[in-house]
Amino acid sequence: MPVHSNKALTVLGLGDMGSALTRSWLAAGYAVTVWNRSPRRAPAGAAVAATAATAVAANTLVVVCLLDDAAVRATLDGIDLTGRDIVNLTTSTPAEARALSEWITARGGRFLDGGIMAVPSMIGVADSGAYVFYSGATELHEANAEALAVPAGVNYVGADPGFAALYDIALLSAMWGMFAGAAHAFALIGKEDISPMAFAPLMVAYQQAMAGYAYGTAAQLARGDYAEGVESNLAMMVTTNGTLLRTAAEQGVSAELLTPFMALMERRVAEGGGKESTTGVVDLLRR
Ligand code: FVH
Repeated sequence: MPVHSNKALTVLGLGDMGSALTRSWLAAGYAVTVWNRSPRRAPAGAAVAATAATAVAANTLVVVCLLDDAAVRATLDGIDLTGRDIVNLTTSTPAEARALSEWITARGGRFLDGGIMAVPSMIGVADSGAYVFYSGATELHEANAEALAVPAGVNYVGADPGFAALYDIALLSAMWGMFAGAAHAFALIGKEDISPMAFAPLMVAYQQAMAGYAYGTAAQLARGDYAEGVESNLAMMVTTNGTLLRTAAEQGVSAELLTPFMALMERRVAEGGGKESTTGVVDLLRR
């Protein structure tokens, strides 16, 4: 018989993230049943199930944290999900999450998708800033609110099961842009006698100062006017891009991380957007 308790749950997946999640629930006094595809050392105190089916049968609340959507499908295929609350913390696309929701609901379960905005070392650590976007079955979210709040903060973004993935991937995509810029900057200084350790705080401070740019972009998108209140216009930025490219060439660094964005900036200027900020690039990306 499954355990219907606010203090018991199953975790499928003992990778870096699944293990961190499990440890956080164990530390909070939860009884946790775990399963992993291949033998791995389970966090001390967890009950190890021999099969995924046994693990799912053990508790009403089942948290899934596997590599990708295909792994989730392969693991849950053929298992009785009647009456189960499935919380999927595997990174997925919005369409994958919506399809998974239908697949699970059709088999008698309730579904909540989650996008974890943290790395494993932040899980279960108070004030680490870790949180999870959730979307999908409101009743599941409300019924398990206490358990879901243990590993990280909770940000429920609505009943559409695809929304958590969309918020998650949108923020991850923004992060790649930041990482790409940092990689290019470190490459630029790399051949000189400049310490990366001394340079890093300068980069962090500048990126933090520029991060507020997103508020201006959001306001312009909301107004539909991309030229009002612009301090740094696109025509000027496109000219400056030439200096960035010449510097990359001088330092023997490939500009391949920069050129796709620069090409879009140039296109927007060519189409008459020279007095705008970079907001018009958003429109160029929408297909
Ligand atoms: N770690 C991180 O920094 C990020 C933070 C944000 C959220 N992600 C997502 O979390 C999912 C799991 O990530 P992870 O860090 O736990 O990943 P791994 O340590 O590589 O563990 C992968 C687990 O998935 C199992 N697995 C892989 N393929 C299958 C399959 N076909 N069937 C069943 N299980 C599968 C794997 O099992 P094994 O290789 O040990 O047998 C691990 O349990 C992920 O979506 C991140 O994007 C983490």
